Amino acid sequence: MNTAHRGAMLECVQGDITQQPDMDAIVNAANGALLPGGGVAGAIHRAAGPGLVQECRKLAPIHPGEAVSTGGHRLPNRHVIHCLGPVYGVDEPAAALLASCYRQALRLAEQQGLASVAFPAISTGVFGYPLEPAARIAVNTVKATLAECPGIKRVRFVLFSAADLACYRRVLAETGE
Ligand code: AR6
Repeated sequence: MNTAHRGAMLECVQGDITQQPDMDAIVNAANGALLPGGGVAGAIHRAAGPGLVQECRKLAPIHPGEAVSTGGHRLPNRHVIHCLGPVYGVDEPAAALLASCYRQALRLAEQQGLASVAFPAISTGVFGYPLEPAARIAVNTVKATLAECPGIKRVRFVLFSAADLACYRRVLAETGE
């Protein structure tokens, strides 16, 4: 499903965040130490190879709501933007911290002259954020932040399961233009 917003395409697809070769940057649902871990972070580090851990070591730690950028190493993408989402029920205010991840990631992409960014559903796995409210924050924050990021032409939400994709599609349809 694709919708246009402020001169950018918003897409949502079912898939693996490491298999998005047409995007300038992919976003990592990282841990504070920027180490491999499980889920998205594990998949990204496996695909990127050991050079990514070495580069991350210089940037860690990061705090909830923050984003940092590295190269893509062996990934097909030029950049990885690492975001630390809130642990649901622990890091507060959770909604503001999650929104900050999406905003900071897009601002970094804009500063680096990137035109396309793919996001996973940050915090909705190990960190336990319920998917639907997380999807609303993701979609609304991306839409609002695009106003200050004229260089960004495509934002893709990559969902792991069909159920997660259906939820994002619903949220994108509801939030409209
Ligand atoms: N591509 C796209 N989405 C994925 C993939 C993938 N390859 N793998 C999982 N997902 P999570 P978090 C979905 O746990 O909640 C890590 O261990 C998954 O179904 O990766 O922010 C880190 O080291 C879920 O919907 O991220 C941290 O310690 C979403 O991506 C911690 O987990 C996010 O799941 C971060 O937890």
